[in-house]
Amino acid sequence: MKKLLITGFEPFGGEAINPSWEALVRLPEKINEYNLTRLRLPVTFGMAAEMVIKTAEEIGADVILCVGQAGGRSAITPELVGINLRHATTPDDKGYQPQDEPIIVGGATAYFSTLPVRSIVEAMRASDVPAQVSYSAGAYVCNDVLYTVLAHFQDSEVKAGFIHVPYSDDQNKEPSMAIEQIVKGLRVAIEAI
Ligand code: PCA
Repeated sequence: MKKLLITGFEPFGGEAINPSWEALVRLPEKINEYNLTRLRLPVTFGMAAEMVIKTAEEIGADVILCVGQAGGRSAITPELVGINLRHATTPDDKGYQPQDEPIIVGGATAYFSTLPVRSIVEAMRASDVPAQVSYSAGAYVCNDVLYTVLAHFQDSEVKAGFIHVPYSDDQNKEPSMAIEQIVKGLRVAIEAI
C-alpha cells in the first residue's frame, strides 16, 4: 500500500465548521492503493505548512493532498499553482496579517502542483461532481501550505497538491455543496491520482 497524507483545516472566519475537515473524517481508511493518514491544521501561516511537512516525512508519504474551504466557490477546485506570496485581509489564528510578503525570501515565484490536476477535474465531472481547475489558491494560509510544501518536496518523489472545496450546506452560506458530494469528489480525486 502507498501512503497518502490528507489534511483539512480548523474552522476560521467565524464559521463553526470547516468542510475540508468534515469531508476528511467521512473518507474511508483506504482508497485504491492508498492508505490515508488524516491531519487537521490550524489556520496559521508557516506552522500549518510545517506540520504537513513534518507528518509527511514521519509517515513516509507518497502523496500529500491538502484540502481547504474556499467560500464563494460553487465547484470543487483543484489548485494548479502555489505562489510565493502572503497577503491577508483578515488575520490568521495567531493574529498575523501579512501584507504582500514573500513566503520564502528569494524563493521561486511559483510552483505547479505535482498532482494530475486536469485528470482529477475530469474524473470528478465524470462522476457528476461539479469541478473546475483553479489557477489561484489565493494568498492566505491555503496558498501558504501549497507553496511551502511544493517547495520542500520539489526534488523528491513525493507528489503534492491542494483542493479547495465550497461551503457545505449546513453552513447556511451560498453557494454551497452537500458534504456527501464533497466527500465523493475527494474520493474520486484520490482514485484519479
Ligand atoms: N481556507 C483558507 C485557509 C483555511 C481554509 O480552509 C484559505 O483558502 O486560505
